[in-house]
Amino acid sequence: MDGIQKARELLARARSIVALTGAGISAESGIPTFRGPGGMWRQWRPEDLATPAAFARDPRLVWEWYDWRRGLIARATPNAGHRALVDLENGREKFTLVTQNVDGLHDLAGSRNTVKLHGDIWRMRCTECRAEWTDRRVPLPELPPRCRCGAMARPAIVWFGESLPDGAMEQAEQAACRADVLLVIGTSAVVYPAAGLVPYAVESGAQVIEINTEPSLPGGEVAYALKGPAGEILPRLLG
Ligand code: BV8
Ligand code: ZN
Repeated sequence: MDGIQKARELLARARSIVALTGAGISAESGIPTFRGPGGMWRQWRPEDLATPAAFARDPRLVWEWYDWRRGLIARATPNAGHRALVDLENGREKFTLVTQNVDGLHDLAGSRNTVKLHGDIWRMRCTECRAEWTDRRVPLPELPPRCRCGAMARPAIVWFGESLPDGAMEQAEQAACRADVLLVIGTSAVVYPAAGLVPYAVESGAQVIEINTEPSLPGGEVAYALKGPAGEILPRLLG
């Protein structure tokens, strides 16, 4: 019996399921991952731009990167992987989706019980008065965009060196410590504290199923490593 069949049986017995997703689940929607091909923008890596220092040094450059990504994401649609997670959520009482992604494709697909660890590319926050709002215009009429109070706006996204939104990690950990199965989908699991959810769930008794074109979690943590694109594996695993 292949890994998918055994993983299906594990899921059939599970009462509570958590899914942790990363950029890989949006790859088949045409959005480049961070550390794979296409993750670069001009000569920059995400780690060079997704930081408060980069924004302080050159807010216009950082906003050009986000405006470019917003344009890409605006043209993207959820894929079969996103939709398979919605079907899973609809069929289960206890399901929590924890995502590192900021592209909003899980929302668009119809996921409801979602914890966004790193924010939302469609949300903006004022650098002065802390107001926060949604702005879906692509491209943005002026860079950097401004708040109603006149001050410069920033993306409401968690940059490197910044703490996660209040309560997000706690919410994710609460779900993970009760999970029978943790699905780890399309993430290199190198960014913390998000990646810490995996050992945390394992220590709490969860079994891990990894879905990745290049499975990367340590063997000891994973019950089943399903190698392949999420858009192909998830419908077979969850359907
Ligand atoms: C913080 C928003 C402290 C930006 C992002 C230990 C503990 C705590 C912190 C740290 C720590 N060690 C290091 C740190 C610092 C840092 C960190 O983790 N650095 C890493 C690089 C070592 N962490 C932080 O700075 C965090 N903040 O800790 O604050 C603090 C505490 C209190 C008070 C003040 C401060 C904040 C981290 C958040 C950074 N922001 N994103 C933006 O998007 O613009 S992270 C960024 O990486 C994205 O959000 C992304 O989601 C995330 C993870 O990347 P992945 O999603 O995994 O994507 P990647 O490209 O890496 O991998 C894609 C995978 O998909 C691959 O495995 C590939 O094989 C696979 N794949 C490809 N195609 C497919 C596929 N799989 C399936 N199907 C396919 N078709
Ligand atoms: Zn303001």
